[in-house]
Amino acid sequence: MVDVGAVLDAGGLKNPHVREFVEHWAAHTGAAQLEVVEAADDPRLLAEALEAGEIRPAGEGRYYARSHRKDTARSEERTFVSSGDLADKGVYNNWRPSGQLQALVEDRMRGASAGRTMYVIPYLMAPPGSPLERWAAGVELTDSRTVVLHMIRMARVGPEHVNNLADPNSFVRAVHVTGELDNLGQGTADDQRYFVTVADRRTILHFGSSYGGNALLGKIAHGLRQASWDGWRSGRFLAEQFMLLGITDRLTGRKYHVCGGFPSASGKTNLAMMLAPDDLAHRYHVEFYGDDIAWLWVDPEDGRLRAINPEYGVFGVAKDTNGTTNPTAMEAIAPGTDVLFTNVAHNEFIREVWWEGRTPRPPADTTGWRDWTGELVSARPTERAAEPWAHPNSRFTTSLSNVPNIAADFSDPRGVPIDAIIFGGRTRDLEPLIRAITDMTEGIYDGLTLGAEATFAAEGVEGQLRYDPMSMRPFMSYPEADYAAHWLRIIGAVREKPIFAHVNWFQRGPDGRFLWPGYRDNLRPLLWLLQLRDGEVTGRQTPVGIVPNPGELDLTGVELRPGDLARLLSIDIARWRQEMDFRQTHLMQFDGLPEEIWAAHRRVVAALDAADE
Ligand code: OXD
Ligand code: MN
Repeated sequence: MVDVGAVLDAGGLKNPHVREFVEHWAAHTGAAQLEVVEAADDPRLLAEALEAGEIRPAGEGRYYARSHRKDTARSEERTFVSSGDLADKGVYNNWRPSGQLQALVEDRMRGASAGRTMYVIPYLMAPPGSPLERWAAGVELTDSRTVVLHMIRMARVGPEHVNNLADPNSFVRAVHVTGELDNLGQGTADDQRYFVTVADRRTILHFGSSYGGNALLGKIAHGLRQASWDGWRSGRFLAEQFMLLGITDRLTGRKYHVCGGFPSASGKTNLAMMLAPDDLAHRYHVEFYGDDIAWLWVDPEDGRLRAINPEYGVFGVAKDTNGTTNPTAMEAIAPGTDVLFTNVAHNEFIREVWWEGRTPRPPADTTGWRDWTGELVSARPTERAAEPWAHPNSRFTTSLSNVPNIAADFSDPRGVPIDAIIFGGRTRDLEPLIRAITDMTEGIYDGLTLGAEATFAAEGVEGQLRYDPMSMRPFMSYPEADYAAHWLRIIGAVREKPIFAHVNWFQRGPDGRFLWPGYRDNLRPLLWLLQLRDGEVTGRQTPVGIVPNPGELDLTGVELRPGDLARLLSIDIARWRQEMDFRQTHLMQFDGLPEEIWAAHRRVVAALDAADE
């Protein structure tokens, strides 16, 4: 039996509610040892994990882990939100009555950590001192040391974050038990995995994985699902899957902040971490705040919308990350950063890693290279020779402070004022490069109808988007109609409203070629948006928003083919009319959607009806 009290004393955990929580779960899971973690434990934990073979060296200050083959991504089907009230059931939140699911998952966790160490990770999903701090504290219990290493990179970790809470009982209780990954029936009718957020009890119970959002409970389970619930219930804030960046205009001295949501594979991380294009770098400086989550609230003093990134690190998709697509990410995972790679390819002799898109071709000399499953690439049978070396969802985990253009004030508890909120899904047509929306309700409506092309043909109808409201579809914790009403309330209370915009970096020409260079050049439409907000340009009003007049975009140094710019900024009225029918069907799923949202929808329909084709 572990002497829990003695371990908690030694670990400096004083909060009596936290102690009680740990005692309960240590007994329930049957852990053989207990350890309280703080960020300063990282070097020791790395050494232990290396010794145990859980991670491997990947160059100076770089580490590599391989997950179980059946455990490589978040599972949306096995993720549930539960509460005691049927009224909390939404379309996307996979709601279940809490009594039912809690018993099931607790049963799976009983005795499941026997023989293992339970790590106690007190954490904070906010800069200390933030006005949202009372919703940011949590304690994750996990039986995986690799998860601890991730949490130390992704959240602020240490007992000080929970010892002195204004309400000592206000922390999120998060329990992670890995389970026997060989025998969980992953993806079958008998799937034993349960990833449950008991939202009305601020309790997160995840069983059956040690990967990503299934296991790092501060990030998605707390930072998005629980936090969006808390923001709604308290009426105080929004928690969104948004990137957050800053743009300084050196000429005027003004600094702007832009946040926004992008469905997966729509370029969010690259945008969040971008630098100004060379031709504009003398004037504009882009700073990084966050690539995945923003919490937004209205400052009662000046009435402005403010945002923080509650995270402390980046858990980025490795695929296609390279010096062109994301040079700042490449620096953030360079030697000496203590980055942790997962499921990329690894070479234990030269201590290197590789993933698809890192270089145009894989290393020519395959000696020592193993793919993400651990198989030697050189030993693969010919029929599998072309398979990727890295898993498509392979990741790098690195602290924010490793990002070279991290904003100096990224840890400012007051957050930053938001000037613009953007949405962008990957679409080959329909969406222009940028369309600005000045009406708040139409902006929120646009976020609710955000979509991207389905990634697999089987998922959808040609030309029909997979809707992903505000890019929160997998993280939605409460009913969509309430979510829309909460957005209207929060943004409605903002005195100096942000401008909204929809962007699309992925338009293609009839020959299939991308029309816009993307990456660093994506700053150009954002600059136009901020100028529009400041009244320096007018743009051209269309039924679906304002698009730039061709001369208004600063295209110094960009080479576009004749006709491409016009195409990038055009609105295909017939295609948009068809889209409005799809949107209507999408929105009709959400019972009780606020009338303002329907009114915004009807306004766009009417504007399209009135437009010439
Ligand atoms: C995600 C992530 O799954 O950020 O969205 O990891
Ligand atoms: Mn994400």
